[in-house]
Amino acid sequence: MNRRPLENLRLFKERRERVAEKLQGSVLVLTSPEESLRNGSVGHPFRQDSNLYYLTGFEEPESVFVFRPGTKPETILFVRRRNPERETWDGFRFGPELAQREFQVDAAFPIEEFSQRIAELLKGADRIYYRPYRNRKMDQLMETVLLEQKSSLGRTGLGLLPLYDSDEFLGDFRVIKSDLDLLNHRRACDLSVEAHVQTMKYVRPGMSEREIHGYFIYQIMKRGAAREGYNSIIASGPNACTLHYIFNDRELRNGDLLLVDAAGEFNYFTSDITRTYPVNGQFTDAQAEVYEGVLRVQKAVIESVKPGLPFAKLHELGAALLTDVMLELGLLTGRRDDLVAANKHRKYYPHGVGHFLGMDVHDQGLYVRNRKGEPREIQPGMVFTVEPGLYIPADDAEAAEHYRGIGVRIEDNILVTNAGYEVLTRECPKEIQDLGKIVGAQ
Ligand SMILES: [Mn+2]
Repeated sequence: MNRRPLENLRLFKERRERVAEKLQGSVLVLTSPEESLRNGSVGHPFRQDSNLYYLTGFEEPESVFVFRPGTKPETILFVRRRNPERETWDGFRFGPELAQREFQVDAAFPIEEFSQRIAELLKGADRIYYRPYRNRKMDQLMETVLLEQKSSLGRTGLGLLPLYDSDEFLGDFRVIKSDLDLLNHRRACDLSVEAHVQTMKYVRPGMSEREIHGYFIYQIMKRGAAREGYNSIIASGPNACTLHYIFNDRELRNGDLLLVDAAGEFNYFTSDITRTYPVNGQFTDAQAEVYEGVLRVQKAVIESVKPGLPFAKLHELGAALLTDVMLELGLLTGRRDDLVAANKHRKYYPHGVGHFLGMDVHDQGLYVRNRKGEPREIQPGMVFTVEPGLYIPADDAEAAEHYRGIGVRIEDNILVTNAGYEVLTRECPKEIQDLGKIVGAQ
């Protein structure tokens, strides 16, 4: 099928214009990731590199985008040639001619010509932005090109062109979302919220985690998601205490909590939502105590969000408040500040309070400090998660027995505004009363 650009090309043009201002004199080289093959010719579904997509909207594998603002041609795509036979098997390809027209770049060439053309395209550049170690074939090519370039300089004393990480460079642009970005990001959040609500209604004791997983995927795809934004975590009972639980194969038992950390991707933007609720809808007293503690912390951290606050303060606040909850539950004893300073809270809360969110679930960009070590402040247009959690291992002899095996995380997506913040996932229920009415209601 003909994969026209998914969005208005204006979006990609706007992004290129912003990037161009900071790229003068340099060349940016972005490559698609290697296609991972499994079982011979039938591979995993291909997803374009986020940065290549960010600047072009081009979704085919074996492609490279070269961007050199100020030098003609400024925008160059290298793409697969058209090939009727291969297209019968693998689907439509744009080929250079059509790609140039449809994606409005200055020039497009067959990917086979990359090695003979790249040296010329790098001429006069003072640095290259490129991310190595993502595509081995491209890395080898770039290495050869750089060495050739060096030797072409003769005995001038000039060294290799300096290589800068394109992830760090573009990550910084991706941290602040434009209005057009937000259109897509909101769609990802909305459809993920709806899928969570439908899943809550569907859940019953006796189902397997895998069935819940399948149902969630059905709900996001029904609403236009291209794929999951990341590997969903569907963790029942004590599995919730495994932070990156991936097996999703246990049977949900009456009395269990279920932790669902899942979201869909829309036009390369993803949401990231976690909800935890009892599979029978009714919290036990012990489950409710842990849950209310985490919910209180989550709300307090969200309420503190405002432009100008260092991002690191959110982490500190989350750790301090969760330690208070641990003290209330008798999981720890001592003074809060001493416990946090000694990292004692990490036994039950071993992760940070949130991360940037965007085209990748753990989005690029420097979160806490910049290169100079200065704290990063929260700015309007940022989107990040707030996701405190408490995980009490099933075999934890120090915890009271009724708390053992309880794992709770509550995660929402926050957009920073001039006035403070907007919770993009606010329609996803998290109050105990609301969950009691929705879970199993279908
Ligand atoms: Mn997250």
